[in-house]
Parts: sequence; C-alpha cells; structure tokens
Amino acid sequence: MSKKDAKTITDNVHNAIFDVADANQDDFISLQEYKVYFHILGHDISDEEITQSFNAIDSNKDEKISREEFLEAAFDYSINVDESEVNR
Ligand SMILES: [Ca+2]
Ligand SMILES: [Ca+2]
Repeated sequence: MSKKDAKTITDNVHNAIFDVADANQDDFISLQEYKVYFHILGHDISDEEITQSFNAIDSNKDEKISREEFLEAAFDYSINVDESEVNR
C-alpha cells in the first residue's frame, strides 16, 4: 500500500471520528467536545493529558481543532510519516 492510499484511508476514518467528536457540528472541535469525546471512548486519561493533546493538535492556537488540524495530527500519529515527504 502506498503512503497516498494509507492517507486516504486514515483520512476517511478520521473524518468520521471528527464528525462524532464535533458534537454541535460547527466543523471545529472545542476543548469541551474533545474531553467529552475521550470520556465517551472510555479512555483512562486525565483532563490535563486531554488538554495537552488538544493543544498539540491545535497548531494555530485558536483553541479549537479544525478538520484540517485533526486530520494532520491524526495521520502523523497513526503513521509515522517522514515530514520531508509530506511537505506541500
Ligand atoms: Ca464543535
Ligand atoms: Ca486551531
């Protein structure tokens, strides 16, 4: 499987995850929604850790996660991509 195929598949999966996490469907995940999402999943993770991972994904620091930020972070996380190959 090529990296492009892998990205398409993970994008589809993470688009679906994004839609679930974005409870009010404004196309952004707020910190509140992010916390709720982790609690729904039943992850044993503290609010502090959730906040840290939220801030890591929120690359432009507007305190909400856009679909683009989410997909980039999710893809980087799921497949350890060589950054030099994905630069646009
Ligand atoms: Ca939202
Ligand atoms: Ca953001």
